[in-house]
Amino acid sequence: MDSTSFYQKPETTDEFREFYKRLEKKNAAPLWENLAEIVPVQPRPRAVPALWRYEEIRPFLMESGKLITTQEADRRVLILANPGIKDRPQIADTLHAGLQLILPGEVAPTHRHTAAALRLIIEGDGAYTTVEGERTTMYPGDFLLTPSWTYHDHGNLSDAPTVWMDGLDFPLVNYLNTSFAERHPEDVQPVTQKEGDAHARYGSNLMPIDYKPPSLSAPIFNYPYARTREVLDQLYRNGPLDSWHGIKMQYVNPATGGYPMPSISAFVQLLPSGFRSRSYRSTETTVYSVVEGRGCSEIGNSTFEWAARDIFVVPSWYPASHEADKETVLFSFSDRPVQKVLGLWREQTV
Ligand code: GTQ
Repeated sequence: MDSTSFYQKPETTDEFREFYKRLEKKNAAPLWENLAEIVPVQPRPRAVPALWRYEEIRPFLMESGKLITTQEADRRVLILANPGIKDRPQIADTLHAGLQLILPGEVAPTHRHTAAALRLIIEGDGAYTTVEGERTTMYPGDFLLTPSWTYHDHGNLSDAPTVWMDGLDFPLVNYLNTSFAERHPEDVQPVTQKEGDAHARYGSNLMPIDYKPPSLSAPIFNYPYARTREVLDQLYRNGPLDSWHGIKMQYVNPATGGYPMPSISAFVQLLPSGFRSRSYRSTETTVYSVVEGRGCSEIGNSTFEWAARDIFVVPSWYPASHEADKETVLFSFSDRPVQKVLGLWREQTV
């Protein structure tokens, strides 16, 4: 990426260097030596475009299932670690993503944290997550929320291993030094609501008459794929198809029309078989999970071939275009809401 500065640094002489040494002892530094770093002319993410093939990671995930229990690990997650970020495993500068495994009969104990989490179910046959007393059963393609500071535990009463992609805003939360976390006194929190209550109450184009949103996050926490898939099908039949995004929809908080959680946006898009998107970039960092299909993406100067269940990341301001060899559904999440509220978000068709 172009990283030239608008500013030309003056030549550093011995006199300057001697001055800097004395300055450093006083815990001060010259801005003019650091300006290009501090005020880049365009985003310079540390994260690089990268892809994780599910068929390559899955054996490691299953191996981790033999190595450690969910009780021991708290969460049995393999973090997707961006090769451009060396000091900490994280998928991108602002976001965390991982693959979480729950084996039949296991429980991942109840905890809560100020970081917000989402899940995109990749494999399984009906494990559950409980969020603030309501349990929901999860199937592949389902999108789930665990908003900031909500108690959550996961369990698998099915016969099949369950794997999902976790997406969290840890890097942002930690950058702001706002992380808190705690265990619930019970491994499995009490279930206090009937399954499906939140969906009936808040997710059916109806709202309780005196409803006032108690938080910035959606009052529903499962967006089932079966319904989403029908919508994509119908909109594809109806058109129009966007040249950059195919049929692309955003998940919303049904109470406000806003983002599902204040720090994370999420999207789902259908790319018809043979579709080649035009190139697009934006300042948000986006993590994609291939729900169905096969194809490739050009991100910056790299090309990544993907298939269902693979995950890839498009860091800020890298141009990306996508090509589908067969009908494809991409789920994605990003840090757009934070950029929007700060007035920083930009996009460009390129
Ligand atoms: O499921 O609560 O990938 O707390 C990282 C931290 C998942 C979770 C992660 C977590 C979780």
